[in-house]
Amino acid sequence: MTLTKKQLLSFEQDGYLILRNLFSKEEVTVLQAEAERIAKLDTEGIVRESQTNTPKIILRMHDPSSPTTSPAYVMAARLPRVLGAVQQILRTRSLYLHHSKINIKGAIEGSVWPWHQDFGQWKLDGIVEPNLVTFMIMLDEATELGGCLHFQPGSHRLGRIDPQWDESTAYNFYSTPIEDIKRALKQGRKPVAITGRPGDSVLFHCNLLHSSGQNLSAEDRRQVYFCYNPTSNRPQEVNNPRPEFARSTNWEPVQLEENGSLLGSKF
Ligand SMILES: O=C(O)CCC(=O)C(=O)O
Repeated sequence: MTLTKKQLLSFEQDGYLILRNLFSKEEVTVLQAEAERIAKLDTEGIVRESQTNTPKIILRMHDPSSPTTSPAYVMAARLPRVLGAVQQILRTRSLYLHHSKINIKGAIEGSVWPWHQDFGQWKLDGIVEPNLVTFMIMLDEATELGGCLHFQPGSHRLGRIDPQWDESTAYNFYSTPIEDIKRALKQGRKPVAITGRPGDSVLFHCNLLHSSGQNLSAEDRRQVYFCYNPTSNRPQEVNNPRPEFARSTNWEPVQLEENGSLLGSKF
């Protein structure tokens, strides 16, 4: 798959690009089954909802040396339609994964992600340039009721806004301060709901403002995120770096699997 000029321009202008039906039903079934298997493990790299202890985030599935690894996810991160598309946008073949995760927003209990830019945190990880792109795959239907993502189109052009430490949800992280969000939402473009079907995919820029609400539906909403960074932009040393599952120090370029498939018997 090669992104067209129109798609590349759309990414540049909006800060994201939606690719519908990129994964077949059979491929999604493999990724769902692996997500279910990993979610049952009791290991580091799994963040849980504070009230119910159910998994909220599974990290580092792409890395064969991680307890949360899965051959299906190792392969997914190398497929031409995934890695090749990010290589095209970032104009380099030398990319590694800063991190990977499956965000599980369980029916009813799956909680909010406040408005933020991913580069708010990633700069604090020691990364200098906002040149990262995330590739997201929907494993379940993403609906507004089910807490789908919302993007503010074009907000990646605001540059990085200094974030604030936020302990309002089960996953403590750096979100965008309320006054800055209000200003961006009043002055910028109208946010859009990123709804879709299992197998739909979305690429987005690390400075794009995004959020998602509580899952108020009866269905789980799971999404996979692969966050790619050029090896030339790998993090500088920082005091107290985040754990390996959140800030990878495996800077080996991820290799394209030209003939890769998720449907082999090994999964
Ligand atoms: O999966 C979601 O609903 C939001 C995830 C998100 O914003 C993030 O992981 O940075």
